[in-house]
Amino acid sequence: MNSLRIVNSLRMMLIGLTILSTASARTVAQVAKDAGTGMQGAHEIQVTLRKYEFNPGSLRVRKGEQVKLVMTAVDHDHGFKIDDFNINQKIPKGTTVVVEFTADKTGTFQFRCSNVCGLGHRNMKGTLVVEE
Ligand SMILES: [Cu+2]
Repeated sequence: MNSLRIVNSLRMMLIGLTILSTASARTVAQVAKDAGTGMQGAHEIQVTLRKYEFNPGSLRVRKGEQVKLVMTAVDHDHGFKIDDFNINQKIPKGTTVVVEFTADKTGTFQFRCSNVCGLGHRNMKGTLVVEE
């Protein structure tokens, strides 16, 4: 038995294994993605928080919707507080936090920053409009 041939066949096996594991990693990622979209119906809105505003500052959803706010605090620790839905979530600087709730009543509701972030903190507000 030629040792060079053994080395070569080992090399082929390694290449094969690498291809296999890459393929299965891709499958796992795809499954995870599908599971994420299985959460369908959620109304996702990206919101950026920076001194001293929420952007967008006006959020519109429909009654009964599952609302998923993907909120990123850019320049300071901020917070998202909306009394009508019993939510008060801190969003540390540089992080993205997801807040989910069901918009189970119609109306215009004010939300505000709940983490003192500077001189304009008190004016850091926005509105959530839930339509029928
Ligand atoms: Cu604040």
